[in-house]
Amino acid sequence: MAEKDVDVVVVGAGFAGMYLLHELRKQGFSSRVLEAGDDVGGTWYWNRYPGARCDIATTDYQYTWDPELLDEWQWSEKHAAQPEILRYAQYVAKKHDLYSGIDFEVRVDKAAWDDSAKKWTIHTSTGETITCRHYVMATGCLSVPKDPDIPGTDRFKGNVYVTGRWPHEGVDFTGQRVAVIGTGSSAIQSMPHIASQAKQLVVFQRTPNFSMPAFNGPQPPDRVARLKADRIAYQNEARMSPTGVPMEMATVSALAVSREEAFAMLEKSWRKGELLQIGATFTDVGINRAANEVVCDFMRSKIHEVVKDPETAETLSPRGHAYGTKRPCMDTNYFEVFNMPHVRLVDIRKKPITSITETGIDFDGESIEFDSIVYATGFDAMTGAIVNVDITGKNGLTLKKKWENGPLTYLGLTTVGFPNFYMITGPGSPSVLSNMMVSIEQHVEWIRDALVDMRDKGFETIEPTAAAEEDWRVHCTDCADITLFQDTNSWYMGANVPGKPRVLLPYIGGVGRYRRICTEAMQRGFLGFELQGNGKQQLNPGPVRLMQPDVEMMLDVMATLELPPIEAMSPAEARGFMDASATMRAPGPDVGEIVDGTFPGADGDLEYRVYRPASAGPHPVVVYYHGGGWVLGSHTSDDPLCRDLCKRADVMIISVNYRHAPEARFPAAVDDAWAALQWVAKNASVLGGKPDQIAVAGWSAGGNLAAVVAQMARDNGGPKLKGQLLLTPVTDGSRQSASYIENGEGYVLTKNVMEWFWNHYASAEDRKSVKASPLLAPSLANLPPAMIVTGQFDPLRDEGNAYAHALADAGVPVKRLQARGHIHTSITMVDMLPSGQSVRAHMASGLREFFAGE
Ligand code: N01
Repeated sequence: MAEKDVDVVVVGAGFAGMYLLHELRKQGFSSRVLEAGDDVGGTWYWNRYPGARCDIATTDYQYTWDPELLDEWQWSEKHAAQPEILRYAQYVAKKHDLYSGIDFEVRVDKAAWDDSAKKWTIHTSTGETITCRHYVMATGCLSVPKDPDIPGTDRFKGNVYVTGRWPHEGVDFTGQRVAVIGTGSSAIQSMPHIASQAKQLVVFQRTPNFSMPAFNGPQPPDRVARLKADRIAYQNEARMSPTGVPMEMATVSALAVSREEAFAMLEKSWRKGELLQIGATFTDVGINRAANEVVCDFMRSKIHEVVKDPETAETLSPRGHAYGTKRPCMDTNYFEVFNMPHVRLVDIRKKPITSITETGIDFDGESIEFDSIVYATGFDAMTGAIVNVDITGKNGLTLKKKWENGPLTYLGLTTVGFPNFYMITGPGSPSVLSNMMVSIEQHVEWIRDALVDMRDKGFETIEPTAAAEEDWRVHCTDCADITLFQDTNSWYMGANVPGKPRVLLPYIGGVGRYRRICTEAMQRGFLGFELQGNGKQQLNPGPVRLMQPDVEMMLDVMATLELPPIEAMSPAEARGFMDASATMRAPGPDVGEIVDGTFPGADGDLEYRVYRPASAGPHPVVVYYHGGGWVLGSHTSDDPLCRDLCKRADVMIISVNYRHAPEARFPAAVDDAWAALQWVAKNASVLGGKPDQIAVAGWSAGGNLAAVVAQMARDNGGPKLKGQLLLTPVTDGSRQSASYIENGEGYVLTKNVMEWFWNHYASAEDRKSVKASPLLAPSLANLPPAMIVTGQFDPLRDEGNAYAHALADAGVPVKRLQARGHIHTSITMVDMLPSGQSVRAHMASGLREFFAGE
């Protein structure tokens, strides 16, 4: 007799529900697992269409929690087919006696939180009522087929098949006239099989998709060898990777190499036959449209290579969306299908379906009769299965109501107002943007650990705080905002289901980062949660996440490169290293004109580079000093930033070189910076600028020089500057501030690197000079208006802020911008870190304001 009151009710017996059941039992929790199907397997139980296969290689798409399985279960292929994956699920269920803990052919209709009993009441399709302390939805992300929303679907008298609900006995299409509607993964996988049997096949395509061949075969020996050699290391690498699959990380922008090189690199990725490899070829495929377009071009060229009829090839070539923003597909001979004489492609964007009829499909003035129609039209993804159950939380609030404008969760695991309610791979977690097996295991383990911890400490309920949920929403939005996903109508955005709120449903910050956040939340005393029970309460409101996601991603990539520390290099080596790094970055936007020249420095000629806007001049002039700790860099080393500022602010930027330490120590750089300003002031008109509209700007050590020359101009009779734009400037040689301690390690510019710079540049005594530490100036009055930008995770943050405060105290108009989640270098990474865009837009408007009204 099944228990009516248990610790945990789990809905779904796919890979998530099965593992959770195993862990709950191990920890001594009573549970009921309720499953609508008549066997385990979840998505692999339902999706039995011909050709259904996992797009993630079997080395990576398998449980890790039972290491014996690695030897016990031999996968026959690199990409396992659905029957084999289902057999695997059944094997595991038998081995671990999971069948005995699962009620099959039972649906959950309703679940309601009883706040007085602190329990959930669950109503099932069999009329049973079960109470439980904790309620877990392990219902999968793609389990509710969406309504095909085509007129006349109920009229057709022939055979109707839905890929996500395929008959268990299979379908023989031999000799049939078949229509397939949809060209997503399910269609792309099933089409070659259907085409091989059908007498006639018509494919109705609304949006063409990117697909690459799976090159299926035996498991790749190199991956198997790595896995077998050190299982733990391999699996940990997967867990901490961006997508849940160990993979080489890209280090170069698609825009930093020639098209030929880019295509050669993509070809290499293509040959691997791994779903995630193409998108991981370059650093910026997911975030930069131009970089993404390189991949799109490559993918389209592949379609044209295979499909013989150029018009059909073009119809199959995606044009309207960025690669990866709709789930890319893997296929075996998909595009080849369209070379078969009995296969026809109908582009329903041009020839819309008017109706399904009793005998076939009417479209664009044509009627075609069919024996079978296959709907491969997708799913109500991520939220469909969850809100399909009538779930009522505290104060009568239903989840459907709460989520009517889009799902709100904390960590994609929990949601405010619904205590002791958990989702496995829910919206707001990496889920469908990851290797599901890795994400499932992580969520199961998090829930298990939370339950054990609560039990140990005597807590009965756990619920996220509203602040934590809001923080998570902001973080998810930060992540989504830097990607190209939101420009595309995809099921990731809920856009495939009419009326569904348009929001990026999965968390796109990466599997490893997400795991770290969840672990941190638990380790720091359930950060963002309120726990209650037995007269006790524990409230730990947050904050949750601070760093900009793209900045953190870059740091992750850099960590994998194990770069030598700058301070261990000689200046010459460090310069070589910086030059090599610069070749891998994106070049920045085009500007009207770039001209190089020389000017008289304090001790001989030095180089400059002028960036002129495309608009008609003369333009306001910004004398720009590059970063590099007075040791590294040149007038061209901040090229992308200079281009960006020139374009955004419509001003002329003159980036000037100066002598570098240790060859020329303090005050050589200051003398040159000052000489440059005077020379520009004298020659502004000749250079195409407005002589009475000059400002200075600089980044880091260049910000230091800009601040210093602004003081010198005030004290030496001009030029009269319109403003000073200081980006993460050095202002104080004492290096005493709190940000040196908080951010001294791990954020590219480290405390040690700063010390190395200072040691090369200036003696302890010299650092006290106002020409080295402009913050020490006895007076900052009458300086030009300033804009000072600091990065939250920069060792120099506090000295930048201190300078801004001191200027303001002295009556100087100051705009201070604290770049949330940024490090010292990130704001300058034009076209590589999108989160810097808004900061640079502010910097540009700061520049415009310096010159406004003139
Ligand atoms: O569904 P989809 P799917 N009229 O939504 C079209 C996973 N999966 O079942 O793009 C005409 O991708 C729709 O057109 P459009 C994987 O994550 C994994 O194929 O909306 N057409 C689209 O072409 C995948 O992404 C694996 O314009 C209509 C198609 O139907 C996800 O499941 C295998 C239409 C739906 O494509 C879903 O894939 C299979 C209409 N009214 C699936 N409505 C593996 O890992 C929709 N369409 C192997």
